[in-house]
Amino acid sequence: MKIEGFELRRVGLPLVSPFRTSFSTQTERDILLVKVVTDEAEGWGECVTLGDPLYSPEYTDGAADIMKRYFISAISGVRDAIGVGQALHPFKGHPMAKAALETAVLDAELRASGRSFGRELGSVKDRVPCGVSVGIMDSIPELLDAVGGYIDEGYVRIKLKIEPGWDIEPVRAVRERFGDDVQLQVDANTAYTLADARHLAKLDDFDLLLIEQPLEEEDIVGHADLAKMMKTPICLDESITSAQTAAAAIRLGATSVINIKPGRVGGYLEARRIHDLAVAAGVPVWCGGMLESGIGRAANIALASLPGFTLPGDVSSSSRFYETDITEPWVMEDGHLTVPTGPGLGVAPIPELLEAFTTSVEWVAV
Ligand code: SMG
Ligand code: MG
Repeated sequence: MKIEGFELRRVGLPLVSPFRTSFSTQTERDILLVKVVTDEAEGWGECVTLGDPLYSPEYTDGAADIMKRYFISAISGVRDAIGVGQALHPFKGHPMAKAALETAVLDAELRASGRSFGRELGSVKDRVPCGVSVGIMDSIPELLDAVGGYIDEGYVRIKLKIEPGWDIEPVRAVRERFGDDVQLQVDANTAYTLADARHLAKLDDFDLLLIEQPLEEEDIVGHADLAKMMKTPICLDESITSAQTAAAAIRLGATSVINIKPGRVGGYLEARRIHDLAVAAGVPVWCGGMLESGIGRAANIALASLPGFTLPGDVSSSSRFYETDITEPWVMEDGHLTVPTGPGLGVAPIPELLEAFTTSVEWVAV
């Protein structure tokens, strides 16, 4: 397969409601989509950076810049997705930008040979259970309305975003209203320090599946210490940037569950490596989300169907975030989404919708 170039396209999708976390409030998703053109097929990748470097050091303008300035020329002559990873390895950091390019090439490669993402990655299921991530709200009644709506829709697991001042009481309120059977977890996005350990241990009363990334991303040892001070399992998200960091965090006892986000770790091939080593270590994993459009969501659903993904992921219907998606919308049935089986991602943008939401397009030849 010969790569001819990449189209870098920015797409602006308004969110159905603001999504507030401990680090920001998102109201619109400005997505960088990459399309690779090869002599055999085209392929799509979604760059999951946010607009500002508040979740991780990457941000969307920076990702577009490094793709144009370094990455695309570095993969001239590359013939497949494995080659993309190898060619980009010398460049430090920027896993989300790398992941988007690798995903596009993998999609093209798989489309050319009629194989699906799921089959390539090692899918063992036809459908995956859906979890939903619920933002920080202005009041508990508002939160209970939102959670009740998601439970009525069929979501099988609820994740509450937390921060200092919005943690124990919202969790207590959700448990009291919806009962002990709801699979419930929380995500702090690095908002606490080890000095908060005794406060965080109050969450132990609520039988949570896990607490995600309570401390700063660099603080692996702090998470290992915290794990000894609370019963709720610790799950790292931001800290896990590669198979190496995953192995280290497991070895140190800093994480007993892992959130795998392909963008954060540099792509689906590295995501599978983390899955494999976690399975070998007996550590359950689940698929994280970055408010993906239908393109990124397709690949995440395929990944979430690997055998080690034993917890429901942040894998939801398109309608969780978007009134209109750029692909056929992903629609949850009975709390599950069906793993795509068509060649490559099994989905592609709908041309009219893609055009309608596009804010800029650029062609970069290799
Ligand atoms: O795609 O369902 C989704 C969003 C899941 O909460 C989610 N993602 O830290 O896990 C996380 C966050 C990162 C993005 S917040 C804007
Ligand atoms: Mg998280």
